[in-house]
Amino acid sequence: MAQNQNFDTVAIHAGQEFDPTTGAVIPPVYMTSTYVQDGIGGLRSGYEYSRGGNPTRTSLETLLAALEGGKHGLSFASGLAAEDTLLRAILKPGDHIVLGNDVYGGTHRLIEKVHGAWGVRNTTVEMSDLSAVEQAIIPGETKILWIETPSNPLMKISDIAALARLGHGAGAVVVVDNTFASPALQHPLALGADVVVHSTTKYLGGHSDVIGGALVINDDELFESVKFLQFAAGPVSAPLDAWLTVRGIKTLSVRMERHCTNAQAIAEFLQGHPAVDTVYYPGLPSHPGHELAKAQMSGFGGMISLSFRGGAQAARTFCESMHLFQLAESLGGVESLVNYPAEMTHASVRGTDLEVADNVVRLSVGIEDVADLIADLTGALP
Ligand code: PYR
Repeated sequence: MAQNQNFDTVAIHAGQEFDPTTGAVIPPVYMTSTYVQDGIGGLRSGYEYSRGGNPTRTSLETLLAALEGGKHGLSFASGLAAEDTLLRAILKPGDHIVLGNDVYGGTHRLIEKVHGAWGVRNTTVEMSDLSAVEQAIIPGETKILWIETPSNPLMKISDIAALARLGHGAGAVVVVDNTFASPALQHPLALGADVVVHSTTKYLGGHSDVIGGALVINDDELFESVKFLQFAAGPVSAPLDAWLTVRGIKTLSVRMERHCTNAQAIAEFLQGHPAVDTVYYPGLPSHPGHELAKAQMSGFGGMISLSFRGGAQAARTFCESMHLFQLAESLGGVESLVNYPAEMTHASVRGTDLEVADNVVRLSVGIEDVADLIADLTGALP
């Protein structure tokens, strides 16, 4: 791969050399658990057992690193498997982590209930408020600053470069969950972050047909620790899942363009509707993070949340009245989805300071014809 290729080219070619045996343009799915050795210890190509490495996974990992402009990519069985492995590699009992008060419910559950159970402490904070983050950091004890921007579900925008400076000043590893933006729209490592996390299930895979996660890491030592844990515990992506994710990534740029234009049109449409209280979309000039999003992202993405003046009942009726927008968890696929965070993706944070209001609905705007999507929304709105 030439060093100076642009993102759209990298997305199609990085790590994707044609098959030298057959000339197949698309590398095969290496559906193998193990590899023949030429005598004991005589590995033919470095691969020994597929928990430790598999050529299809390697091709995805090479691609992920190239997309994020990072040194090392690692591919996992799910986004939470990636997060868990990273947390285990960095934290020990007693350590402290600062994370946003508007993050994916599953991330909070993992940090609070799983890592909390063995003594990891956490503080949730308004991540878009730098002085609040500064106060939440405990120098010498805060080992990770965990940023999600745009956040899930309220689309808050946090200043990655400023937060990276804050986190590094306190000796913390700065992690950015880049799932909502995807590397087509935002490059956290270039802004100073140390690690990028993805649920590749979402925009990278792009077709709602695979569960996966990823880490991209620059630091060699941290990479070696995470890679060791990945090998020792085995939360790796299966070959077919890795292959499907690679195939999805080839169209990432063109999909993101359409996700962005559709979402912008829908956010503008919803903003004017009398039943809607607030539209949370960073592409709207009224969004508090609009200017920052313009500066650190190259597009505003395909995710929108909205709150209803009519409360929970209005939100629930809306969710259950659409046809094109299917009621389901997850996001980032070509097909539009609607989600009711309070009882779906964020049910696990009920009763905490991360609780999502019961009049909030989240839309994952797909790449269908936007007139059809707006017609569907119109039919479901009171
Ligand atoms: C979400 O829909 O937010 C998940 O990550 C499942």
